[in-house]
Amino acid sequence: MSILYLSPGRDPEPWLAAFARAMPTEKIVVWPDVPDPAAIDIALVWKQPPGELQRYPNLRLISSFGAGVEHLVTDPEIPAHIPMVRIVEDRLTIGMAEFVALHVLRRHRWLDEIEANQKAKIWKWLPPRDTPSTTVGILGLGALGLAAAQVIRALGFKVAGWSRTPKLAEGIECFHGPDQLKAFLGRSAHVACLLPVTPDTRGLLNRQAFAAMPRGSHIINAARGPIVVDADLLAALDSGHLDWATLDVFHEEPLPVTHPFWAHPRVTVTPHNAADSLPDYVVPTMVENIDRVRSGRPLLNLVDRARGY
Ligand code: NDP
Ligand code: OXD
Repeated sequence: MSILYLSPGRDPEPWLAAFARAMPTEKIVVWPDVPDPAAIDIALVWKQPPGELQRYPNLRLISSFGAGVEHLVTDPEIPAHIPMVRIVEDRLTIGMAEFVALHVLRRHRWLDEIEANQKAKIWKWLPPRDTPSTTVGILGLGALGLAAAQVIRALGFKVAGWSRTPKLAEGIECFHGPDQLKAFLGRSAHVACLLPVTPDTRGLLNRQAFAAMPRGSHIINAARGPIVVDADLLAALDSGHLDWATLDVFHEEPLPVTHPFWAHPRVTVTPHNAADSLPDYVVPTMVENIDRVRSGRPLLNLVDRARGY
């Protein structure tokens, strides 16, 4: 049997090289050049054309190239019996914690203002902000959110977290469910979104959510663009209610050149690289699940299709 590499627009070479090191005898077929669909038992997938995954009658496992799986759970043509797994991997997790810490500290320590002052040759002392009395809220306490929360806590901030189900995590004030969202947002000077996009989270960061955040707060979205209502975010920034938005993900990617986020003085745009799946780190986790499915053992990091993540 063979593995299918199905990721339009992603360079296969580094992945094939990492697989050649990890599974030297394995055959990898790069989509769309698939001479024998019946020979495929595993598909490694990112943003597949809808319906494509029905073409492989002997498929036994679908692995996302990333942590996010909305491209899989929203494809109704993927046969229901095929398990899907996603990437949970330490380098990716630490990368996301770095991103959240970087941007919280950037705002907390006035870095944007200091850089602007340097360009204008202005020597201006800015009042230090008190770390222990500043709360950073993390939306989503999963693999990425929990790690980010722990790093932020280690820096001395107060940390709050919000999830779907109740959680207990040392040093983190935990909130869950729609009823506790407002209380969570209301204490957070920085809110970092690390939620999956699902029918429940799409549009969650809207006018009401921004109004619930304290005046002068900072929103970071490193999850998925459609969780934010762009027009509501722009209105909250323009009214001065929100201080800043750091955005790594967008409704449309690449972010269209005409989008107002590009030139907004209080928005930082990063090109969906908060945390990347790097072949040498990720391939061993894929190989583990390939071995497991082929030997009939339980899979790791299974996606729950009904839940949507
Ligand atoms: P996990 O599945 O491990 O965690 C998701 C968290 O979100 C869980 O705590 C879950 O709650 C919570 N959640 C889900 N739905 C809701 C809801 N309706 N209300 C409240 N909380 C909810 O995912 P990861 O941490 O691995 O990844 C999160 C997302 O980050 C990915 O889905 C992806 O979109 C994005 N991502 C972005 C990257 C980038 O470079 N920008 C890189 C990698 C991922 P519970 O614990 O109760 O289930
Ligand atoms: C992911 C991503 O989901 O890169 O892993 O966004």
